[in-house]
Amino acid sequence: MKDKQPNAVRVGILMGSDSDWPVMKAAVEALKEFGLTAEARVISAHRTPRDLEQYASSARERGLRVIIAGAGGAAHLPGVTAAFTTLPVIGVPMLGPALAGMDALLAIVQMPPGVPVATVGINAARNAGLLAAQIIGSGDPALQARLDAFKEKLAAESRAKNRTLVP
Ligand code: RP5
Repeated sequence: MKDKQPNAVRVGILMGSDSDWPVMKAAVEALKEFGLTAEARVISAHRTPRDLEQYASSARERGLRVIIAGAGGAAHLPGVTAAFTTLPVIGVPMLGPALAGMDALLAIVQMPPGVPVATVGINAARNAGLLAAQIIGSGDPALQARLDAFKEKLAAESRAKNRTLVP
């Protein structure tokens, strides 16, 4: 029933701190380009773990289809989110001050067998939004058509770059 509501929130965007928002808002913007509505929350695997359990374990029944989780440093947020739901979880490693984002990247990508997290590049929140749209689009022909048009636009822009080269 919730799937029939056009403006229903389909994607949950989590981040470990409000300091992640300047990066994570790119996911919201990407989703908007495809008419998808997201909700955003600061929830931390370390500072508010009980809130995370509550959020992740109730996400599906609230109508969410995908969760995007961004965190930096000892970035457990995407993995712990995935522990509490079978919704697809996309992890966004945040570029931190100490280890150039490698700490978060490795923490997010190296999940144990059985608990997958789809990890995008460091600070690649836009790609996380696009991947969420593609996951939802796999069961939605109208959204799939918009994604196909987006791919065609990307290809046209790439071909156009040839015009700037020396012949
Ligand atoms: C992580 O620690 C957050 O995801 C953020 O990337 C990083 C720093 O958090 P703050 O010190 O800005 O709250 O948990």
